[in-house]
Amino acid sequence: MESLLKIIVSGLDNAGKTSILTALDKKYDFEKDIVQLKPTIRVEYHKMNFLRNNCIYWDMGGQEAYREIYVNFQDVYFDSTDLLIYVIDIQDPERFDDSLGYLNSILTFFSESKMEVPIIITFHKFDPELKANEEILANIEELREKILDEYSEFNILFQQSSIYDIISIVQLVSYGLSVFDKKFFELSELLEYYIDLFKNQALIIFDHNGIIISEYYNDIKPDVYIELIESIKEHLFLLKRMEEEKYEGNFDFTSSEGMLFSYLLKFSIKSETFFVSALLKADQKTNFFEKFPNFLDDMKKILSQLM
Ligand SMILES: Nc1nc2c(ncn2[C@@H]2O[C@H](COP(=O)(O)OP(=O)(O)OP(=O)(O)O)[C@@H](O)[C@H]2O)c(=O)[nH]1
Ligand SMILES: [Mg+2]
Repeated sequence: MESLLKIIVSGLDNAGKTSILTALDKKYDFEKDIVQLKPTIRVEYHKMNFLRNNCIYWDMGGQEAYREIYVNFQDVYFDSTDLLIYVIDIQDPERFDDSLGYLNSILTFFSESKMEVPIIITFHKFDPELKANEEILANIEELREKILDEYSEFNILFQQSSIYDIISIVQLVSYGLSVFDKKFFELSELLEYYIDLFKNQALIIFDHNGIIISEYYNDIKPDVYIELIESIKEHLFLLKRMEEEKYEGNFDFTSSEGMLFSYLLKFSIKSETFFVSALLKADQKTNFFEKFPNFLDDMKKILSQLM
């Protein structure tokens, strides 16, 4: 069954909402260039289709004047929300209270309207170099406890994210989708499990249009990530056109990792085509091809439940 999902992305101005969505758009549509972002005027809509889910992301410009409008016309903006992603800029402690106040006005509306909306709160701008910063970590913990205390009746997932940490953005989506269908979460966990077993660099599952359904990486930098996905997509479309089953080749990876081997396989479930891509170093091949059939079986089981 197809469904149309309304996902509200909210938070103060400058929190990073549009950046998060742009990073996602860029992942799925490589024609788009990174643009210089301006503050969002009222609401921008981003549409993303995912298997049987059509997601509309409502990017709610966070400047004060707009926040007032949303709060005054809450039923217009927040009605029928399927998921709320609330973004808090963890690098801006001076505005934590403002942000909690805004969150409160949204959650109060949900409460009063008897809407059971799942919520993801992301502590954003948690950049890689801040991962060991004690002050930031303490702030995250304090905010988390405050929110949990106050809104125990809500189903809230917490996350840290940064546009400089691609995997955190990816997880935000799989967390989001897992709210609707736990299978997405399972898929992401499966990839994490196997990447650990293979000790390889990347595992990515694409649908027949080349849209990423799930992915997992071992340490990968954003610029390298873009290059990587572009290259895989080229091969993927080649594979599709040539009616070949698989592609194997060296992928000239200009990073400290050196030369990588790229493996791309086409498979189908219930007459629908999918692709799986793996990146690995030459000395990992034996281990990889030994365990790959198990991975494929496990993956197909989960995917078939998502269709
Ligand atoms: N350091 C850091 N900066 C970020 C991150 N994400 C976004 N930014 C920066 O934060 C600023 C604001 O980002 P936007 O995405 O425009 O913020 P917004 O929440 O959409 O703001 P409004 O549209 O006004 O509500 C930009 O200068 C971004 O480059 C991040 O993960 N880390
Ligand atoms: Mg914006």
